[in-house]
Formats: sequence, C-alpha cells, structure tokens
Amino acid sequence: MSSSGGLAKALSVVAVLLAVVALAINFVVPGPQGAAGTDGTNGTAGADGTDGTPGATGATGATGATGAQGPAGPAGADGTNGTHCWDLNQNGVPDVATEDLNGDAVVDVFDCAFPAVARSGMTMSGSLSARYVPPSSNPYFLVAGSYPMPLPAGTSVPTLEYRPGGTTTGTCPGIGMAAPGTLCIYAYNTNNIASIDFGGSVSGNSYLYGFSLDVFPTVGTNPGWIIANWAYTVP
Ligand SMILES: [Ca+2]
Ligand SMILES: [Ca+2]
Repeated sequence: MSSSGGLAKALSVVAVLLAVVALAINFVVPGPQGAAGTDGTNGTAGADGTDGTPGATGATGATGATGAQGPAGPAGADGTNGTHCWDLNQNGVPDVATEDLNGDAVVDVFDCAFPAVARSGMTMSGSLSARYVPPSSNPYFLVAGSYPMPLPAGTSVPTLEYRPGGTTTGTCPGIGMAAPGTLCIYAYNTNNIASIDFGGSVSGNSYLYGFSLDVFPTVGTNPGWIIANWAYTVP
C-alpha cells in the first residue's frame, strides 16, 4: 500500500467523523418552527340517535264554542184528514138516510150537531146578570151559567177568577177568552158588589155542566147588581 492510499483512507475517516458530528449537532440544535398547517375538511354527519320515550298525556283542553245551528229539517208528511162534523158514522162519505138531519136531501154543515161533550182547548162563553134586593138575613144572591155541552168526565173544577170593571190578567185576557181551566167572570156593569165564589155549586159532577155563583154585596142593606160575561176554556 502506498502512502497516498493511507492518506486518502485517513481523510475518509475524518470525513465520516465530521458527518457524524454534523448529524449529532443537527439533533441537538432544533430548527425554526414551521408555519401552521391548513384546517382539515369537516367530517361526515353521525347517524341519528334513537327516539326518546313518549311524554305524559297533557291535561284536557277547554270545551269549544257551540257550533252553528244546523239547517231546518225537511217538512213533515201531511196529516190525515179530519172528520166532517156531519159524518156521524165517520165513514168519510155523506149518508143521506142517516146524516141529513134537516131533511133537505143534502148532507152538509147545516146538518152538523153539537158534540156530545166539550173537547180540550174549546172555549165556551156566555152572559149572566142578577140583582140583589135587601133586606136579607143572608146578604148575598145567586147567579148561574150553563155550558153549551158538558165538560169531559174527569175535568178538574175550574179556577174561578173575578174580573170587575173590565180589568184583565194573563189568565183572563178579555171577554170571550180564558186560560185553560180558568172560569173568568168579566163583570162590566156592577153596583155594590164585593166578591163572588162557587158557594155550594160544586157538588159531585155538577160542575161539569155549568156553575152557580154566590155574589156578595159590599153593603148588605143596599141594593146591587151584576152584569157580566163568562168564559171558560177546557184544559
Ligand atoms: Ca157518513
Ligand atoms: Ca141536510
């Protein structure tokens, strides 16, 4: 081996040692901090979570407003025809032999007869008058009226209402009228009259045919009178 070869080898060793030293220095002395990196891209959305448990039932709400009135219903069917007043056997046809009561060979309203018994809702009326002449040991007098036809059996005794001087009420609204079950006495011309009542006229079924009134003078020793209309409506 020549001396130049030994030198080259020594130089190589030195170069290696220098490189090792440079590398060691590189680890010991850090370089300057680099610039911040850019933000990464957003991640993808996660999967939906599971449903929660249902909440408790709420309180009952307030009642709503009343709805509008509905439309009128359809008209009802026609009623059946009534019975002619002359149709005594109620077969719907005139039977001359038995229903021509006035003998003119025609059956019409002139053959009609009063019903045997008053019907509910029928108003009957009439007149009455009487005088009181003293002296009397019993200072009252009597006046009576009859119904054109009897009241139906079982009808209650009428409620008597005395209306002197043309006065009226809801149950006795005027001459010729009366509320069902009320017997109105419209005394339009009186003198020395205090009051009236049924007296002894309500006995058994007597009240179904008419009435009798006890009329009391205001002053028993003075004369008096009553002139009146009566009206009664069958309840
Ligand atoms: Ca007939
Ligand atoms: Ca006739």
